[in-house]
Amino acid sequence: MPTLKERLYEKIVPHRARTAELLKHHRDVVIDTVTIGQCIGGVRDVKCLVTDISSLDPLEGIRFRGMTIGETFARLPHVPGCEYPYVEGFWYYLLTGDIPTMTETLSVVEDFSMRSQVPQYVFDILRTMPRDTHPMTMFSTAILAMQRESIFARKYSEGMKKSDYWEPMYEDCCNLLARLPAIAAYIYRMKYKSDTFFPSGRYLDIGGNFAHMMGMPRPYDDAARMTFILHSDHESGNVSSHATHLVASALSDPYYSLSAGINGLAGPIHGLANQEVLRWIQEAFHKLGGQVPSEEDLKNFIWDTLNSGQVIPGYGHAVLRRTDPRYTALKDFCEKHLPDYDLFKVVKMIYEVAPSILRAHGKAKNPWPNLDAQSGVIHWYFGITEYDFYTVLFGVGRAIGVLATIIWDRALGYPIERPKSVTTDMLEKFAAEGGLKK
Ligand code: HAX
Repeated sequence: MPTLKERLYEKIVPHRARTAELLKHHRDVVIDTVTIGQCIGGVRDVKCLVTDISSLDPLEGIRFRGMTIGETFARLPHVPGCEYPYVEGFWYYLLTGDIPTMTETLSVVEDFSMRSQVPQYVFDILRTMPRDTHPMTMFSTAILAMQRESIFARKYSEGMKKSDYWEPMYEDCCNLLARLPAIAAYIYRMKYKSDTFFPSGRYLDIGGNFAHMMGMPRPYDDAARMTFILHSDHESGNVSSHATHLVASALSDPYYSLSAGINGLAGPIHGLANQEVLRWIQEAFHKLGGQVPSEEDLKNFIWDTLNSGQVIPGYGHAVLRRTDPRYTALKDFCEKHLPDYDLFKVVKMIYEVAPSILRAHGKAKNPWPNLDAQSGVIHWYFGITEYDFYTVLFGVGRAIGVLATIIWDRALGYPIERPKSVTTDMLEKFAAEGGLKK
C-alpha cells in the first residue's frame, strides 16, 4: 500500500502538468479582472493595495511619499556633523508627509528615547534559545514576545470605537520601533560577541545609538541611518510589507503583525537575499583559493550557479526593470568610504558581468541588481562578518515603513483582507471557454 506521502506525490506530478499547461497556453485568459497568469503567478502587477507611504515605478524605483532617495536624504533634518538624516525625522515624514523641522525631529528623538527600554523578559527569552538559532528567528520571537504589551489589544478588548483604532496603534508602533535597535544589537552581541553588551546611550538618535550598542565606530552610525531608511518599504506589495498589512487587517496588533512580516522577510528570495549575497561571494573566494576572482573566474562562477539551478542572489526583481536606486545609494556610500576595499571591488565586478549573463540565461525578467547585492559589503567592511545577521538590519528598517502603513490602515478603517480563490478545475474551464483575452 502506498504511504500517504507517496500517494500525494502521485497527485502532484500530473497536477504540475495541468498548471504548466495553463501558464503556457492560457496565461492571458481573463477571469473576472485578472488573467490566469496573474492568478497562478503571485498576483503580479494586480493593483489591489493602497499605500501612501511609498510608491514604486519599474524604471525610476522607489519614492518615499513622493520624494526620491536623493531628495529624502537631502531634505530631512540631519544629525549635526553627519551625512544622513535622522531616522526619527524620516518616521515623522512617512507618517505625515510633512518634512519636520529640527525641533519636531528632536521631539521624536526624545519620545523614542523614553520608549526604548526593552522589557527584561525579552532578553531572558532570547537567552533560552539555542545560540545557533537564526537571528531572524530570534528577532521575530522577541517582537512576538512583547505582544503582551499591546495597548491596541487591551483597548480593543475593553471596547473601542473604530475611529479610535489608530491611536493605540500609534502608541504600539512607536513603542515597538523604539525598541527594535536595542533588540537587534542584543541578538548580535549575545550571539557573536561573547555575550558582551553596550547599554543604550541616552539622548542618542536611533542610528547613533544603534552603532553605539553594536560597538561600531563612526561612520557606522551613518551607515545605520542610511540602511534603515533605504530598507523602510518598497510599496506595500512585497512579502514582508504585505504580510504585515495582511495580518494587521484582522485587527491583530502591531506585535503580531510585524512578527509575521519579519518571518516573510526571512525568505531567501526576499530579505534573506542580503545574507545569501555574502555567502555566495565567500563561496566564490573559497573556490578560488581565497583569491579575489578575475573577471573570467567570476563569469564561470556565475554560470556554475545558474547551471546548478540556483538564483544569483541580489539580482532580479518582481517590479523593477532597472538597477535599483537603493543599490546605487548604497554604492555611493561605498565609493566614498571604502573605494579600495576588495569585497566592494568584487561587488562592482559582479555588476559588470552578471546582467549580460542573466540576459543570456534568458529567464530573469530583470537582470539588474537590487539593494541586497550591495548592502552586505558595508556591514562586512565595518567588521560585521556574521552575514546571517544582515536580514535583522533589514528588518529594523522595514519596520519603519510597515508600521507607518498599518497605523494608516487603521486610521482609514481598511477592512480585513480577503482575496477570492479559484480551483484548477475552474481555471481549466475558463481556459476552455477562452475567457476574455487581454
Ligand atoms: N538568478 C537566476 N534566475 C532568476 C533570477 C536570478 N537572480 N531572478 C529571476 N530568475 C528566474 C526566476 O527564478 C524565474 O525562474 P522560473 O521561471 O524557473 O521560476 C524566472 O527567472 C522569472 O522570474 P522573474 O519574473 O524575473 O522574477 P520573479 O518576479 O518571479 O522573482 C525575485 C523576483 C526577486 C524573487 C527573483 O528575481 C530572484 O529570485 N532573485 C534573486 C534573489 C534576490 O535577490 N531576492 C531579493 C529581491 C529584492 C528583495 O525583495 N529584497 O528583499
